[in-house]
Amino acid sequence: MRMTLSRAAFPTDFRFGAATAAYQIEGTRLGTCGRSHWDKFARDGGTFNNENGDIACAHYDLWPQDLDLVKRAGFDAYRFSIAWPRIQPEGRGKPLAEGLDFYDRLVDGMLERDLEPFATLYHWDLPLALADRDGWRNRDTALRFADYSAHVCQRLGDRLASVATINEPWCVAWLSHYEGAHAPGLKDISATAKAMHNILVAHAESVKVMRELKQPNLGIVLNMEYSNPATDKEADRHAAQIHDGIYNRWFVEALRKGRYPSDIMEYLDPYMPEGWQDDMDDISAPLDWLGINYYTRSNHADNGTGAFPFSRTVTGPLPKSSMGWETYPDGLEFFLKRTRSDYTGDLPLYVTENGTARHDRLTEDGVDDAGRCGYFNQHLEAVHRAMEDGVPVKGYFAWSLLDNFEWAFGYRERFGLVHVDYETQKRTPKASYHMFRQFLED
Ligand code: IFM
Repeated sequence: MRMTLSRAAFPTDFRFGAATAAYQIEGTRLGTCGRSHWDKFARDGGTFNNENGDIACAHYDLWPQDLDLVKRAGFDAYRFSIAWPRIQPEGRGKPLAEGLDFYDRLVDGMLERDLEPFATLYHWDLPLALADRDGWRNRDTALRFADYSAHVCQRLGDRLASVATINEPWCVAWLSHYEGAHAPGLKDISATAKAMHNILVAHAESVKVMRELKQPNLGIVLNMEYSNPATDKEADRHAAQIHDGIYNRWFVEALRKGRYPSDIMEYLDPYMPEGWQDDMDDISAPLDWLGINYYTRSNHADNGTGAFPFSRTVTGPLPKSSMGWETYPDGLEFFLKRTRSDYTGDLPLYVTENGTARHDRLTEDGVDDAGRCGYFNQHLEAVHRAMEDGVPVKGYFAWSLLDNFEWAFGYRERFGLVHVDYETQKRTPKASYHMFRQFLED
């Protein structure tokens, strides 16, 4: 399959890239890496078959061939994350030379291949020692994060094209502390409110130290999921609105307007950490860009309890990924436009993740992931429509370069442009990889 659009339809300085994250691909048993709360969560039954990131895609050893794959596809940039426990195994103190050396080689490897390094400082692998001290419920974790950010910048900063502080604060806070689906697996509204705020304090403190270090091009990556009312009934529309507030407006409103959405604060206010108001100026300090991760929409019906957050998700009618996520490209166009009009104006936006899970079949002829090809094609069209409307989108990153550890779903769900055989670690580019290569070389 070919993309409908050609690369020439995008500006010459538009960046195409592929994205990954440390815990999902590196293999925490390779090299020296401290334990994170994901190791504990997996051991305690939080993941499919108790699977974990011990070996994952063995990227710690195989990174040169993985970067070659990024390059051969014709991408301009590679989005990766740094594992905090490789730099500070206990989440504090002197950084570990072996960890910094690894990322040093990796970043140099990108530059040797003419790939721009887009780094993310936190993609969920919180050092276990900090998780044991209440993790993101504890404001001190945010200060530790700023310290870690400084170590990374001091060593790698001169070669990074951009730095994102946090990946997907909604997952860090709500999914992990309210829904219990990610580490640390809590279901506690008070913990949730604290994490919803402290993760933004971490962002703010990290930006502060990086600005002092003159680190350029700082941003944050938010995930957004289109909140669709299951019916036109007032109660269902209200349920969708509350979902939208928690998921899609909470973080961007704080970052850009220095306040939390009033329709959500009506319920979360009693649980907020003391003195939260004093942090809002720092949280809303200027950014250089904002990243949006977009995958799907969800459908919301009133849950009948009359209690916050009012919604229960119901199955929708659209085609779905192997994880049941509906394909809804219009949602990406919607968020790019709304983000620009309501929050960011001229600030550069990046689509920092977009992709779909499929139960791919590896045959002698490779992997014919036609469903994924169609998904990418439709979503690139949506990005293009938003750009035609004037949204300053500066780049697009496919999730993910490789099949990898899909968190609570373990290795069962595959998102890669490249198939990974976890027994042999053999990489096989799928049809979607070839589609991107053709698109990028045209
Ligand atoms: O695999 C994740 C990634 O770590 C963060 N964004 C969503 C992806 C798919 O679930």
